[in-house]
Amino acid sequence: MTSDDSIIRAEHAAADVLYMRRCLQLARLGEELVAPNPMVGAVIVHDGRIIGEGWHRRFGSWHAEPNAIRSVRDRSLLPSSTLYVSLEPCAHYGKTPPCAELIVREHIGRVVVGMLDPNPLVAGRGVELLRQAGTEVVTGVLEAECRALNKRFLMLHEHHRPYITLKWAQSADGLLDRCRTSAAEPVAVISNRVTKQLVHRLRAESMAILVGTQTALFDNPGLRTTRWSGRNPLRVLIDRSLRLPAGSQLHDEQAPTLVFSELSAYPFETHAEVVQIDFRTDIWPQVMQHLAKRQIHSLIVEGGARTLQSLLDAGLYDELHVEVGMSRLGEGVQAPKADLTGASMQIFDQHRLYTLIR
Ligand code: AOF
Ligand code: ZN
Repeated sequence: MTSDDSIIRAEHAAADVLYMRRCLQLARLGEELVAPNPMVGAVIVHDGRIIGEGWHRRFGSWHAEPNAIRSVRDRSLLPSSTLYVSLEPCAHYGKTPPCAELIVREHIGRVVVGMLDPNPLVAGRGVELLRQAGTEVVTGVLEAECRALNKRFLMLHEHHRPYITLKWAQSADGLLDRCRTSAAEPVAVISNRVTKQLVHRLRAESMAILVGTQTALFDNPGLRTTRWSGRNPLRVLIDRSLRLPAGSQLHDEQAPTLVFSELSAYPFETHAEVVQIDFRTDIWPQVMQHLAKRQIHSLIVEGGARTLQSLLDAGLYDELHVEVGMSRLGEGVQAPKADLTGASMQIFDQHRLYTLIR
C-alpha cells in the first residue's frame, strides 16, 4: 500500500464517522414515537454531498432507509452513493418490507452500518443479504454511540427484560418521606420545579413506570407525563392482595395500568388490568418476563423504599437517578441504600442530582 492509499483510507474513515454522527442526530428525532422499535437514522452521500436523509419516525411506519431513499431527488445517483445507517438494515417482512432488499433493488454500491441488529428476526441477515448481492458493507462505525442511543431496545433483545431505571429523591438527612400512617397526611415534597421536570422527561423516555403498594396507597400518584412532551408510560403496580381502593388515580382512564397480584380481579369496576403471579417465589423475574413479553423495553421505578431496595438488592437496575434536596425531615422513611461511586452529579437550584449508569 502506498502512503497515498493510506491517506485516502483515513479520509474515508473520518467521513464515515462524520456521516454516522448525522445518522445518530436524525435517529433521535424519532425519540417520542418509535418505541419499542429502535431509533434509527440514515444518510445517503454522493461524491461528498448529502443527497438524502431519513429516520424512523413512528412505530409501525417506514424505516429510516426507505425514508432516506425517498428523499433523494435524482435516484440515478444511488449506485455510486454510500448509504449510512445507524442500525443494520432489516431482512424481515414486518410492518414494512425488508430494507436490505430495497437497498439491493436500488443498486446502492456501499453501505456503512453503525451496529448489527440484535432482533432475532434480523441478527446479521441484513448485512449478509447485502454482501451476497455484491454490496460493499462496513459495520461497527460509532458502534458504542449507536448502542448507547438504543440501550433500551438492546436490553429487551439481548437480555429479555426492560432497561430499568431506579429513581428517588431524598432529603438532606437521607429520608424519602416522613412517617405517615394514612393517605390523608400529605407527602413531603423534596424535588424542586426543575428536577420534577427532569423526572417527567424520564417518564417520557420510558415505556412503563412502576410503584409498589405503599406508594400507591399513600401518595395516590397519577404517574403520567405532564411536565414534558411525550407519551404516558404504562403504569405498573405491585398490589399483592388488590388493596388499592376504587377512585385511586391508577384506576382511571388517563393511562393504561397493569397490576401484578396474587388475586385475579378488583371487586369493583376499574380500567386497570390484573395479571396474576406467584408471590411465594421471587416476583421480579415474573414481572420482568411479563413486561418483556409485551415488548416493554424500558421501566422507571419511582418508589417506594421497599420496592427500590428490593430491586437494588437483586441487582436489577441499569441506571440510578438520585436527587438530594436541601430540606431536612428529621424522622421518617430511610432512603434506599445504594453505592453511588462513579455517579455523575449535576446541581439544579442547590439540589444535587446523581446519575449512575452501570
Ligand atoms: C431498519 N431500519 O429504521 C428500523 C429497523 O415491526 P417492523 O417491521 O417495523 O420491524 C421492527 C424491527 O425492525 C425492529 O425491532 C428492529 O429490529 C428493526 N428496526 N430496521 O432496517 C429502521 N427501525
Ligand atoms: Zn428496515
